[in-house]
Amino acid sequence: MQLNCGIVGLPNVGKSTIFSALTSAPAEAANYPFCTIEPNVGIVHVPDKRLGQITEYIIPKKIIPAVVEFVDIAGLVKGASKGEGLGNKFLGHIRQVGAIVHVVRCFEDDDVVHVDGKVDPASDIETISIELAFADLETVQKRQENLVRLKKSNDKKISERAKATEPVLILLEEALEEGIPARRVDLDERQAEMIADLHLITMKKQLYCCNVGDDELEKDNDHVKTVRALAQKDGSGVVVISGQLESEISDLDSSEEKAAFLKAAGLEESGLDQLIREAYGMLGLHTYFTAGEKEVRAWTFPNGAKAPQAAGIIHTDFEHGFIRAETYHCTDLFEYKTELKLKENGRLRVEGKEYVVADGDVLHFRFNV
Ligand SMILES: Nc1nc2c(ncn2[C@@H]2O[C@H](COP(=O)(O)OP(=O)(O)O)[C@@H](O)[C@H]2O)c(=O)[nH]1
Ligand SMILES: [Mg+2]
Repeated sequence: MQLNCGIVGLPNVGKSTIFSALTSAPAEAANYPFCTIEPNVGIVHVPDKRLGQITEYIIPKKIIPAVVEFVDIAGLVKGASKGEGLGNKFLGHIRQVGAIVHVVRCFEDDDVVHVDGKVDPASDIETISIELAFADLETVQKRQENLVRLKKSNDKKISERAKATEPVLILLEEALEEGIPARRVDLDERQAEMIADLHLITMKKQLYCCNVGDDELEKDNDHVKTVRALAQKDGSGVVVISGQLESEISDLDSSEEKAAFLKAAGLEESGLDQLIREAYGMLGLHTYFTAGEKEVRAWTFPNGAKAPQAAGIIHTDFEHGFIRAETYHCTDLFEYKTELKLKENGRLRVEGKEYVVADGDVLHFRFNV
């Protein structure tokens, strides 16, 4: 399960502005031992109204939201795949993330220099896409060189596998040479598995984040329209935010002030909240809850996880010693208000090892140690 998104884009498009706003109220790292602690990594709470709603009925001492990590990846410029700028360092960072947020400059401001002299989202996106494709091309070609040796291996398993991988690499090479991302190459499950360990950058899902002026949120400007058209071709999502506005909001102290500010600007929620939720979804992540007097907590699990695996996210003992899960859905709690009423109305279920956990389940695990 990967919890992190890399923020990429050309220099001066607003990546660091957005990253700072995202991490202005940092999550308490101690609650999330699986998170990375590095200067360019931010641990960010996932906004989830259900968490607050649960605590209306089950009042805890502590509330702990789910988190997702954002990584500010600097150094992507034309030629990065050939080692320009921070080239190689940048590529190392980006191979490790689960998905990509691609920030595109859609604001005009003569005071902020554009690396190519003018605001042009289509050209910016192409520059970045080509660098990423070329970086992957190099990875693929390196693997092809290794295959020459592996094919001759005395270990039959290794040589057979190398032979089977060869045509897949050729398909990828052909696409990447044209600047086509690997995710658009039609591979079946078995083929995709063969090249999974290459961690190709252009195989990762990506989301475009259009950075617009603070007065351009209501209606798409022409730059945003361009990005939407490109995203549609690519099957990628789009979020429109104003980095400058988000940075002002994040400077406010209380959530009341923030809410008032949003209301005055005619917005329902901050663009960052939308970005965080989209990123969480793009990573294939879902949330279940544990709820008691000590704490009400949101836990992140990968879509499709069964009860023992979901339990293992709290502690490996919960997974190994899993007996059963007692569960109800949070919307049932909102309807029946108490766990007793849930029980009386047959909404409290007992589930076993094969249960596929649903987003929004409230779970209580029984286990042996
Ligand atoms: N006008 C305007 N300027 C912005 C916006 N977002 C960022 N900037 C400015 O653009 C410059 C570059 O931003 P930065 O976040 O450092 O870009 P990065 O190189 O992509 O990390 C800074 O001077 C920011 O203040 C925005 O939404 N509107
Ligand atoms: Mg920066």
